[in-house]
Amino acid sequence: MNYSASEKSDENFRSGMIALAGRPNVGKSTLLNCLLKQKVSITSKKANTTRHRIMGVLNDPGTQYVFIDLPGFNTNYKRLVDRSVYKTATTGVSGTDLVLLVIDCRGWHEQDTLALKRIQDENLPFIVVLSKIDRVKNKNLLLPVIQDVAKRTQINEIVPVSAVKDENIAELKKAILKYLLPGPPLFPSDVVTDKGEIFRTAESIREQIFRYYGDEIPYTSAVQIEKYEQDNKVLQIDATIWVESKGQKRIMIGSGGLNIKRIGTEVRTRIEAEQDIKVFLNLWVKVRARWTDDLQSISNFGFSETD
Ligand SMILES: Nc1nc2c(ncn2[C@@H]2O[C@H](COP(=O)(O)OP(=O)(O)OP(=O)(O)O)[C@@H](O)[C@H]2O)c(=O)[nH]1
Ligand SMILES: [Mg+2]
Repeated sequence: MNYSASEKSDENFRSGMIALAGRPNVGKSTLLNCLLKQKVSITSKKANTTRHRIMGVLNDPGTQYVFIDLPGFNTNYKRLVDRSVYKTATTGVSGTDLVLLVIDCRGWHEQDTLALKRIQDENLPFIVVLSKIDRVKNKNLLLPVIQDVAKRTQINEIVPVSAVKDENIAELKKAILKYLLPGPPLFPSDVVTDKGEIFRTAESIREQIFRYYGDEIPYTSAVQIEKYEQDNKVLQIDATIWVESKGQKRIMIGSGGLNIKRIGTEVRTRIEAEQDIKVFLNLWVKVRARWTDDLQSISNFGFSETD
């Protein structure tokens, strides 16, 4: 990881940290992946998918954008683990050069107010991203939403985008660029994210859990990678999925182990394709009662208040 001579010496270079903030499920992680043109953060139909602060670096000629994906702002938490995740969301915007306040284009939601207040309390520069515009067929319907958002935020820079259809992303980058200060790149050009393969593997498993199980299990499970060892072209991964009850364990494993096999196959083939390597993945499901309310377990499973 080295800076090239041209990276260091270009006086017109601009760089900066840009947080993606907003209520859960508005499309922050999908937008990050779209901006980077690769997957660094998991996504799902369910709210509260992202639990950690995840950095993604985009290098354009003369510019480095350091995006910070964050958990959604949500004070409606029941468990200690949710409080830890919420802290990551609130502290994550601090010290950034710009915040993208992501709002679903179908209209303002009371939880958006919470994210807005946090940004305003810190006096952070921000622009609004109206997400998921592909969901609105008649684009005239966006106008009243834009007017309402402008009134609530006192911001004129409101950029409608679709991360799924890759619409208006160039406009968004242009809007961000104005806030980036002249200065050298913050990271060497080969750095894409701050998260390593072990974290990404655990997240891949979690993504499948969000995809395949109902409302409760995604929020009461955690993934711990016990072994991650590469020998030539073979990668051995042992992972434990922690749940809170025997009933959840039964559901997670499924009849004849079918559910857990499906998750294993999905994750294994993804890593094999990404890394061109043969993967042996062992998944265990274990029970730790009420881990979501136990500080020690929360910390053991990789959560921290500031991440
Ligand atoms: N149609 C459409 N769906 C989108 C778009 N962006 C995101 N989604 C969907 O919205 C859902 C939530 O996306 P995420 O990226 O996980 O949302 P998030 O804001 O990161 O959510 P949390 O991590 O829970 O805070 C997923 O089902 C996405 O596929 C978009 O541009 N168009
Ligand atoms: Mg997310």
